[in-house]
Amino acid sequence: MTGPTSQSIHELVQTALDQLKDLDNAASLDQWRVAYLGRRGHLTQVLRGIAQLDVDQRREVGVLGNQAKRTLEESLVQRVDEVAHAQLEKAFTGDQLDVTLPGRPSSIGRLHPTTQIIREICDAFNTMGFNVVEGPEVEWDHYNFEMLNIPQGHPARDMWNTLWVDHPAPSDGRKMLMRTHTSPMQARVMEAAGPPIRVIVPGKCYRYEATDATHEWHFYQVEGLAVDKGITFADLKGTLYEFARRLFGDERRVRFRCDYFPFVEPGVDMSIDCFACHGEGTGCRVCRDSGWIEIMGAGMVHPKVLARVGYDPNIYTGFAFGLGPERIAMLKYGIDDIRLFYSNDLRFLRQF
Ligand code: FA5
Repeated sequence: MTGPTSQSIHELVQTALDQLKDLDNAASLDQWRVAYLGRRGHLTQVLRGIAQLDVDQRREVGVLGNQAKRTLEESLVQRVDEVAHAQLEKAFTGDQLDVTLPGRPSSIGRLHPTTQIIREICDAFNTMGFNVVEGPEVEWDHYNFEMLNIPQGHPARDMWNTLWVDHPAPSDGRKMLMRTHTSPMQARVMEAAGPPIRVIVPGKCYRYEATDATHEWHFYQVEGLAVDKGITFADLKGTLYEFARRLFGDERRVRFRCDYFPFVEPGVDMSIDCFACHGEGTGCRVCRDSGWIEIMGAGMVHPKVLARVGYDPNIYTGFAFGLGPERIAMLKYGIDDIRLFYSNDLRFLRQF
């Protein structure tokens, strides 16, 4: 007969425990664990050998083998604890570590102020029945301009200083760019779905332009589009007044002025009285002496834009708007320079 005996198990446990009591660091304790309890460890081999014993011996030695395993496991846990405790005490008495000091607080992240304001804007429009959709930041000339009634060579293209993208693959002569506004999503949404449409589109835009207190070369916009039978300019004004009321409260003054965008007719811009000079204007660098800060462009969707996506402009009408969330956050929180948003200064970002 080959295989373990009660005697050999007893001796193995003794040897293991003798070694264990002299171990005093995590690495040697782990080596010990592998040597005795690991897959190829001494005790594991012994337990495997039990299967070779006669039936009457197997029972007795098997019980002993299991007890041995439990003893080694429990002794290891206890020794790990003793060693950790001893190390802590040593460090404490040696003045290396004061365990009574409060721990270092872990820094908890927060949402960027732009993300916070975009969520607030989306919430306001969601409750008015608008769904949120998103679109590509790298866009075709076709959607950024052509579908919006701004053909090649049209002077209105100068309104959006464009960053063009070299297309790495054959693009059939189509030109690619960093979208200058979220308006291309008007055509994409209308192509993908039929009326009625009520969507808002938050997203990043890029323009090749100089920066100042209210202009960045990359910034966000939130586009809005509503198309249905019988939508009028009164719906546009009602929706945007309600939006301003929800975000800024009843006392903020709102101004609509005629503006030109080739994809709306009539077109307007909406401004809110300047938070820095309370609408006074004179000598204010935030509103550049005007007393007003423009927060969005808007208007009734141009019949040509509707026709290009296959909607009959004699049946359907709609309004669209595009607003700048950073400008809204500036108004709401009294931030006097848009460049603070993306300059990664934690002293600024931690305030939100
Ligand atoms: C547009 O981009 C139009 N697509 C808006 C529109 C949509 C009009 C639908 C009609 C219908 P505009 O260039 O004015 O328009 O930009 C819209 C808003 O984006 C501005 O009111 C402003 O809040 C913000 N914005 C524009 N340029 C910058 C910039 N350089 N930095 C920060 N915010 C900007």
